[in-house]
Amino acid sequence: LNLEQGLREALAGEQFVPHFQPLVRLDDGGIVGYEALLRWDHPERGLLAPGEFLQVAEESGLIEPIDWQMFALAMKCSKDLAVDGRFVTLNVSPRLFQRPGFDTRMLALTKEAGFDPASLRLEVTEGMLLGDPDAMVAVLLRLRESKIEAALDDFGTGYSSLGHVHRFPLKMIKIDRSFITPLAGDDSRRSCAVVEAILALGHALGVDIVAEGVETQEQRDKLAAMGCVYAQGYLFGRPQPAHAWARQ
Ligand code: G
Ligand code: G
Ligand code: NA
Ligand code: MN
Repeated sequence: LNLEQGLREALAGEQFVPHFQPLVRLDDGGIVGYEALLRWDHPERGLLAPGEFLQVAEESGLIEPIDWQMFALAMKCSKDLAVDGRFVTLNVSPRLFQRPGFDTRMLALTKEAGFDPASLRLEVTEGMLLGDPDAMVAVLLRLRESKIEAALDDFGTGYSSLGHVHRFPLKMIKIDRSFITPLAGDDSRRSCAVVEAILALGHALGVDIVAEGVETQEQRDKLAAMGCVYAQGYLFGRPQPAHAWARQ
């Protein structure tokens, strides 16, 4: 309850801030877009990552107003980043995504912010499949009609990924970090097989594949050898405020 009250005060005091992490081309490290990542600029405890409050935010329902506040600020802060064909991604909580009218409100907010919908991508997780898959497909199609594309985040960690993924109109699938980390280890053969299978899936479905959590040159080399085109991770850049990325 303490944390929940803190989150209410943070909303009222507009203490949530976006950081941005680049998505790059593996071959030359060129930036193709940025992921907006939620941070709580706590008056006493400093900058907090979602791991410290996301669960309470979701259980209490506060994640919905937090997401809307975050989206508005993220679009405002990243206008200079969404240039030269680069996109910005926003993480949408599954419960917000399933809210009736979500797509209409998302588009309205984008217009209000003066942000080009074609430069916006929404990151959704397999958690959205807990709802009605047909309804999810309909929302994604309406968003696509409005030029807002979607990325499937943390791919491979959900339980029903393969059952539905071919039905979803997605621009991008992000391979969860847990498959990328072991690529550099001694026993990398099995994780390589999984990543190769996801890359083949992306190719067959015409969906861009992004490897998340790339931290070492060895992981990068393995991914490049497997034909992975896009990546994200500390090797290329940590999440930072928008101004840190200006003119890069
Ligand atoms: O603590 P850490 O930064 O590792 O947490 C990352 C988690 O927080 C990821 O699951 C990510 O999808 C989620 N996340 C990051 N930014 C946002 C946001 O703006 N809204 C929501 N709902 N989740 C976010
Ligand atoms: O669930 P999602 O993929 O949205 O979570 C993104 C989270 O992963 C963010 O909190 C971000 O700070 C973190 N992250 C991004 N790149 C790396 C990385 O290379 N290594 C690790 N350990 N975490 C990363
Ligand atoms: Na994400
Ligand atoms: Mn992810």
